[in-house]
Amino acid sequence: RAITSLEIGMQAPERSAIADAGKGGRILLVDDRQSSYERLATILAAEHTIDVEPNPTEALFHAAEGNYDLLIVSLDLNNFDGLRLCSQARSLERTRHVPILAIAEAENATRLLRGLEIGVNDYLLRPIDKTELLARARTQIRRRRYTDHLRDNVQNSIEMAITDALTGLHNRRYMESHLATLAEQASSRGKPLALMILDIDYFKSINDNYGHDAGDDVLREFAVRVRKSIRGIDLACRYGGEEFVIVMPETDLHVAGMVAERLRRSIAGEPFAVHKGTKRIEVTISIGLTTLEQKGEAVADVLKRADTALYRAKHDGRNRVVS
Ligand code: GH3
Ligand code: MG
Ligand code: MG
Ligand code: MG
Repeated sequence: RAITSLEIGMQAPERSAIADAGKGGRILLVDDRQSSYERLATILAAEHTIDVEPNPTEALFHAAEGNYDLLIVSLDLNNFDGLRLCSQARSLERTRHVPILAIAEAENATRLLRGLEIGVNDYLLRPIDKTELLARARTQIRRRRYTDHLRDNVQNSIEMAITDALTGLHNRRYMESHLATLAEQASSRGKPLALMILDIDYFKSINDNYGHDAGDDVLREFAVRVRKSIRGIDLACRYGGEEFVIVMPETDLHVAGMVAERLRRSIAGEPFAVHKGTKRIEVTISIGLTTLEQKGEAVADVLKRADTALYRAKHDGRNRVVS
């Protein structure tokens, strides 16, 4: 009986859990000898969903479209080079990460070596042993699922690291790392860049009067309205508790002023629903607005200027835009 290296030294219950983790996959079998593929498909169908494609050109198309967990490719195809199919599958974005199990006659061992060099993950020699075929298929499917899981986790971690959990906007760290890049791009392309700091007026009294949860509702709804008023290339982030920054590439002071004013009105003009819509609160914001003044200006100076403008907006009575 064939055993995979992972199974050696494990107790029976662990062994079956590992086996189960590689079952129920979607497999595409590329083989053009009927007696061969009928037998292989029958064996594999006990544990997986299996599609057979005798035509290698069609197979590549199916592999890219079909969301398979494993490709099993015969290297002894009558009318096509199975190795070429493997190498094409490796170069296509949609199939790059799909494991490939190659099948060949024992006398085709050199072709198998080439296959391993171009990214075939494992192989089986004919005549194929039933237990070994199932074990190797499971191993590849299990590994594929595990690496997909890791990739998702990495993706999630990256997203969490750059996102503010309450509002879903970018966080301050992300903004600070990208602002410098956006400023450099603006400088080198000779384009304007606008930046505004937005601060909710008397937010502390919203918390004091309606509770911290109501304050959180306001922050979330505020983020929704911010997203509606900006373009895809604009960068919006939660800069601090109730302070936000919007960076607008290719935007001059005049246009940014109109955006800021529209946003200010969208906040003041429509009360915020809190406590699951049972209560509505009037909210206003103050905005300090500025633009990149000269090529290569330090972003810290741009932020400072926006902050000074915000301070004046507060001092002059709040619910206004100052640049
Ligand atoms: P001003 O008009 O001068 O900006 O007054 P303000 O009350 O908005 O400013 P202040 O900086 O005094 O208060 C901000 C408050 O925001 C204080 C803090 O408790 C609250 N806050 C910060 N983060 C959060 C949060 O995540 N949720 C809630 N509900 N409140 C927060
Ligand atoms: Mg304040
Ligand atoms: Mg405030
Ligand atoms: Mg503040």
